[in-house]
Amino acid sequence: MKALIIGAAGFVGGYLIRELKAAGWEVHATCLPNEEIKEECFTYPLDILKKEDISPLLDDIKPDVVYHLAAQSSVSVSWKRPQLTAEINVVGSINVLEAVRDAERKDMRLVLIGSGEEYGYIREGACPLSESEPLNPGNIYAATKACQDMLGKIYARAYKMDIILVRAFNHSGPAQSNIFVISDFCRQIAEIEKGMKEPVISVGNLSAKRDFTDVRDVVRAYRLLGEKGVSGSVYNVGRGKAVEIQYILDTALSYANQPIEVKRDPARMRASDIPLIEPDVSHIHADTGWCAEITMEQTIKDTLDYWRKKLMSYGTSIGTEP
Ligand code: A2R
Repeated sequence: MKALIIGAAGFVGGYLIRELKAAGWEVHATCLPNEEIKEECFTYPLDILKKEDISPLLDDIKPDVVYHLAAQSSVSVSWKRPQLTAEINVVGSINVLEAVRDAERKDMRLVLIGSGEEYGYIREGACPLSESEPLNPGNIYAATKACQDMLGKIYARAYKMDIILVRAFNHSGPAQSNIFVISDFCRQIAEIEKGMKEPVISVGNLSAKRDFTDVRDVVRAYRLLGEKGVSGSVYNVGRGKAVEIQYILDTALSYANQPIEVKRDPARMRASDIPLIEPDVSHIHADTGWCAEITMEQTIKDTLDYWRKKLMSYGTSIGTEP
């Protein structure tokens, strides 16, 4: 089987390359011209805003499955740069959809990666969220992903294309940006252990319950959906068991090699934090047999170790930032 991953230089891309290769796939991957893909595979520069560059690549590679990961994936950037976010996540996705539609190979499967954020302001009692729950996005990033979702359904129906829609909930693991909570806590702890920061960890709302899956489980879900997902279907990808952010903090702190004080930072509190977000993951389980296997404790341990190693090469004085 041959895969083309579009947008493979980000957090998930490297893990997906590794997962597919380990399962025997031939992997081709694209990144922006100024980016680099560290995993070994066939690589190509590609900006999805240049539609004319996507089609020749598809006709050259003729993949069985195209994974579309390329995105402006930050919620906070989406508030600051809404036009850019819509351009990449909506116009860019249309370019990918159009290129797949025009491709010489007509039985290509397209896996569109969306987000659990699409459900947004959920009604009380809606959890666990099934894929039929109405989408009610609460931020611009989520709105663009909901739009991609709708476009995917329209193309699948109108042009009989083989499209799988994924709504991925929070995922985490080594090498994730520290704008995400597990990585943020682990990096702060690693900085404290190294003497780069006072022994105080800044935290936001600890009572919200969220569903976290290890990125290595997430990419296994993506591979299985490429192999076994039912064409035209939507799949939640998540653990299906939300935990309080407090639990993540306590677990991360239990691995620290010194006592650390916890300080609530008003800047990290989100006014509209929804108390519980938890997906129903029975659909993906029924169609592919997938369920999350890596424990949250393991993800936290591995992420902390990643930051410890990463910070090894940096200075030790307080305030030194890599
Ligand atoms: O924004 P950058 O410079 O980090 O580049 C991102 C890249 N990208 C593009 N690729 C091609 N053409 C574009 N016009 C374009 N704009 C941005 O897509 C980045 O290298 C990649 C997306 O990777 P991450 O932002 O690290 O996302 P992650 O965590 O790998 O998630 C994969 C997918 C995304 O669609 C998320 O929205 C979804 O899973 O959760």
